Amino acid sequence: MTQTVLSASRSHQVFDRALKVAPGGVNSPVRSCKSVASEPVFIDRADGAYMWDVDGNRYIDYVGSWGAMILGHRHPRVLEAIEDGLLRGTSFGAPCAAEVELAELIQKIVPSMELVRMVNSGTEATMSAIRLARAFTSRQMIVKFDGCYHGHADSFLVRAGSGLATLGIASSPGVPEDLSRLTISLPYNDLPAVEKTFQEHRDKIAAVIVEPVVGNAGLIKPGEGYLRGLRELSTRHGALLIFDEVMTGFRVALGGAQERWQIEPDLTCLGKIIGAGLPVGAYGGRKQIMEMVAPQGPVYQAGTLSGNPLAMRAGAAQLRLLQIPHTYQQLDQRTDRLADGLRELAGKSRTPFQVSSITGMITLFFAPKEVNDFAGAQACDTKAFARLWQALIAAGIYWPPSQFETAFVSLVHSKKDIDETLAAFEEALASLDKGD
Ligand code: HOZ
Repeated sequence: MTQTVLSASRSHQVFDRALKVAPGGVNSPVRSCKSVASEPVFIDRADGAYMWDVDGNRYIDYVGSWGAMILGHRHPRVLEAIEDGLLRGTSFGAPCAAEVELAELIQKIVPSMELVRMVNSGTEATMSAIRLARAFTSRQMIVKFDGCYHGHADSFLVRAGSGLATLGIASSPGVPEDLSRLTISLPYNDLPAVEKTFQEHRDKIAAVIVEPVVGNAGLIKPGEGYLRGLRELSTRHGALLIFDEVMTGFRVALGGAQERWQIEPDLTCLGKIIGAGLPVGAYGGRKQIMEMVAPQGPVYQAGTLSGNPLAMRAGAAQLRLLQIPHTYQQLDQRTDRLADGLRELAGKSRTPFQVSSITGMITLFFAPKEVNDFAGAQACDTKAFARLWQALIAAGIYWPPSQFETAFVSLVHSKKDIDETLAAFEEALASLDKGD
């Protein structure tokens, strides 16, 4: 039996106030719930696998701060680390041992990151990584892939996923055309297109940046040999390969997609998961490249809050726990329980949908056949998705409010939570079939 959310009156009041102080009433577009024709619920608190809104409604949370909360909300060890840090001060703008400890953990778990620079978000990580790639190669062009989202820096807002796909923004006004011209966006999972582009722009491409598993167009997995092909083509043509592992890092395997597929990128970008819910990002890679970053080299990048002591402590606590043996088997089991249950429902549903899943990540695509690229995701029935989402939120399931995002399964989603979630999906899909 699923619970029913009874009231949204306080959320509605807060949203009214928010609309008067913030564009669209939010601080990041997807959470506005605009694309699912709804108002956002405002969250009051969270614990484990749950969040409660300001009206007191409880939700099983499958957003998990977009992947950061892999251990669930308020994990005791993470809270202890933050509390310990709080007693010592919240920001120094000077080096601290905690940032060295987190970097050492990252370096150990992701060995391709021979040197690491901490920043404050995934966006900062990716924009810094391409500046570095341009400096290292003395080239200017960047290749990305349709539907991949690498944060909101100017160079990446070309055929991007996440909020741009959600709101139907093809490319953002305000990005200088001269800069956009330096970004080439190609279909994901299409190696011949990459080969052709390298032929056409010989010696001009500084880097190929990719979400090794796309999470920002919904979940799209790499085809057989795709990531290895990107590695080979980049090496052959003198370009750097950058893995944006903001979503996949410490999730699809402890060492991320690069461990799972055994591919060594030149640079890696990490985000929220290494801060356990506090604002952190990092980029790193081959020593020879990273040595170009200031103050060791001339490529400038800086930040007062970079290496913030609270965030570093929280992140280190999270990464230490993720190293416990069998963690990823457990995450796999939880994900499979939900994904298999959804696939079973797909077999019964009159509204066709596909379930894409990998360790800790799931997307339900309203598509008649498997989705392998952004074009496939864009062809989905977004109206059906909106109706499904509305029914889920009313049943106490906080699913990402966009067809072009991934749901995150955490280590604290219990069998009971997952079964309750499946029951809510069953009811929601049945009402969709009835045309309610
Ligand atoms: N770009 C984030 C996930 N891909 C969504 C951020 C948000 O709207 O909160």
